[in-house]
Amino acid sequence: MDKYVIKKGLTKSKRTLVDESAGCSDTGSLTEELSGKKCKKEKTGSLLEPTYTWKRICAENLSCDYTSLFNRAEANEIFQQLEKDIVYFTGDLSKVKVYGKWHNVPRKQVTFGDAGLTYTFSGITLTPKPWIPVLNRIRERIQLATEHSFNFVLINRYKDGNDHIGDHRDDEKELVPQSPIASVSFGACRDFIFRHRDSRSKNSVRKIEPVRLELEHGSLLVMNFPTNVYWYHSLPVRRKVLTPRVNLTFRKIIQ
Ligand SMILES: O=C(O)CCC(=O)C(=O)O
Repeated sequence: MDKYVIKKGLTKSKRTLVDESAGCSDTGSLTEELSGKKCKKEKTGSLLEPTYTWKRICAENLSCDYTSLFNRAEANEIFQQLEKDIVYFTGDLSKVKVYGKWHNVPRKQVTFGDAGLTYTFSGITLTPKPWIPVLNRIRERIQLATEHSFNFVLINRYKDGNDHIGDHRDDEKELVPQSPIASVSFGACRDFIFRHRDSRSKNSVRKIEPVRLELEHGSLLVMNFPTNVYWYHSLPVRRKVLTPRVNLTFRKIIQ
C-alpha cells in the first residue's frame, strides 16, 4: 500500500480521532473543523441517528475523511432515484476547454444549487438547476455526518470504466476559502488517485507517492483544506469496470 495513514474502525468523536492521528493535525483549522463532527449514536426523540465509522487519510498537506454514508439498501434506492431523476447537460455545457481546444467531456455532468450561484471550471460557466428531493436527502445526510452545509453540487456520471476525469484540483475562485468538499459515490466502485503537485511527472524533483483510494457505493470522502491546494485528483480509466457510477461533489460557493 502507498505511504499514507488510514485509521480504521473509529466510532469515537472526531476530536479523539484527530488526536490519535499524529502528523495529520498539523493544520490548526483542521482540528477545529473536525471536532464538531457527529460520530456518536444518539437518541433524539424516537429517532436513532446513524453511526459513522471514519477513516482518516493523511499525507503531506493532504487531509481527508472517508466513511460509509448510506447502507447498501439506502444506497441502492438513491442510486436508482438518481438514474431516474437526473437529467445531464448536453451540447456546449458538456464540453471542456483544454489548452484552448474544446472537447466532449468523457462522462456526463450537471450542477444543482441555490438560486443565483454560478460556477466556472474548465472554461465553462455553469448555472445550477434548483434542488430536487433526492439531492436534498443526500445533502441532509452529509450535514448530519459532518456538520457542514453545502449550497452547490456537481454531479458526474461515468457510464462504465472508459468514462473518467483527468488530474485536476477543485480550487475555483468561487469556492468559500478553506471550505471542505464532500464527495459521495453510488454505483460501481472506482479507483480515485491523488497526486502531489510537486511530484506529477517523471522529471519531478520531489518523489511523493500518490494516494490511491477505492470509492465505494454509498461512501462519503471529505476533502479538507489544504488538500486541494497541494494535491491533484483523478478518476482514471478502468476498462474492466462495466457498470455505471454517479459521483456528487458538494461544495460551498460564495454567495
Ligand atoms: O468522480 C469522482 O469521484 C471525482 C469527481 C471530481 O473529481 C470532481 O467533481 O471534481
